[in-house]
Amino acid sequence: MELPVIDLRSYLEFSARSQTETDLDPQLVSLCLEVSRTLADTGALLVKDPRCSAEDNDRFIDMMEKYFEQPEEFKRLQERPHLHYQVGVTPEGIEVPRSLVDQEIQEKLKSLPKEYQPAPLSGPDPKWRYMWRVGPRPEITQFKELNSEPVIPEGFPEWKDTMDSWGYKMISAIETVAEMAGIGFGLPKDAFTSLMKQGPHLLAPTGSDLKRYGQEGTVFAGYHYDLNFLTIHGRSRFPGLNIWLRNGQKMEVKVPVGCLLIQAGKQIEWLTAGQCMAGMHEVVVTNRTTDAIKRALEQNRSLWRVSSTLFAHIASDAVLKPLGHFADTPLAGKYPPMCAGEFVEQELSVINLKGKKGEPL
Ligand SMILES: O=C(O)CCC(=O)C(=O)O
Ligand SMILES: [Fe+2]
Repeated sequence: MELPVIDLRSYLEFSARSQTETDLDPQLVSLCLEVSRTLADTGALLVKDPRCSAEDNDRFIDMMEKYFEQPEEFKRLQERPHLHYQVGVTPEGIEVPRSLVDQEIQEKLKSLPKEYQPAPLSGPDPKWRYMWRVGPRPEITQFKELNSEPVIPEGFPEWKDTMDSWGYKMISAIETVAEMAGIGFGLPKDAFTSLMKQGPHLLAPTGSDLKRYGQEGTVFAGYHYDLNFLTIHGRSRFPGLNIWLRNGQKMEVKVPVGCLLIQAGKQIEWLTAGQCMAGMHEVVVTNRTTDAIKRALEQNRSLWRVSSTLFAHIASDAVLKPLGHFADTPLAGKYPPMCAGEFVEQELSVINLKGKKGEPL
């Protein structure tokens, strides 16, 4: 099975002309249905957005490769462990894959057939990450954000521009998908996007050193789900992402050039009472990754695998609860109302990126 590629152009043209979903023609309605159905069945979606070009993605990856190639002592200057790594760099060996610490996930895993089992894990992920906050934040909030300034490494004058411009583009793409998914799930078109306003969105590229960790089977990101609403990635220069479909089948993702990959996070699962479950995934060195390593070596290109990941969130003060007709479904009780900010704090403490519950950020 291949994931379909949804071209956002026709929907964007419609939005530029009209504000109300009642004006949607049947073709666009069926495109929205394909968005919601694919997200629900696979936890993922490939899209093409004319506002996000392959060149934009390249400019971002080029800069991040240059950054991750810097010596460890340099990168450590951007580390903010006292801020629980929520800005700046997270070195390798810090983030713990959810499946290593979550009993419920471990139980579920045992029920998967052998060929769909995730790669075995021994400890924290060997990937680095950079966290860069994107977009406006609320002035009044119950969840006081870090007052710290964004971290900009020295010697990268293009940093802020490159991060912000890629970040805003990715958020625009997510907002469009979120509107289409809203319509497809039978909700008002702004059901999700109105909750995303002033959310703590994070551009959070990962960096994995394939020179050191290029052996087949190495796990860069152990089996997990994303705790946010929707995640979006540009195409990585090195493949390796596996996703699990709703039916438990494991699938290797191939992102075509110029396309973006979207994944369902835990917050959309909450809002849809499990109609759209958070997509489980892992990043592992496969034979396709080692082929890409050989090509990169021949062409003298960087051996850092950079992901252009952006985590889009529901605003911290908004309440996560099953929306509209999802409130009346049998599983709604599994998703009690809770502030998104509180939910995020709980989840972060599990994967080692925050102090224990209740400890201030
Ligand atoms: O490195 C990647 O491609 C994605 C990693 C990932 O799943 C994550 O950052 O949550
Ligand atoms: Fe992830």
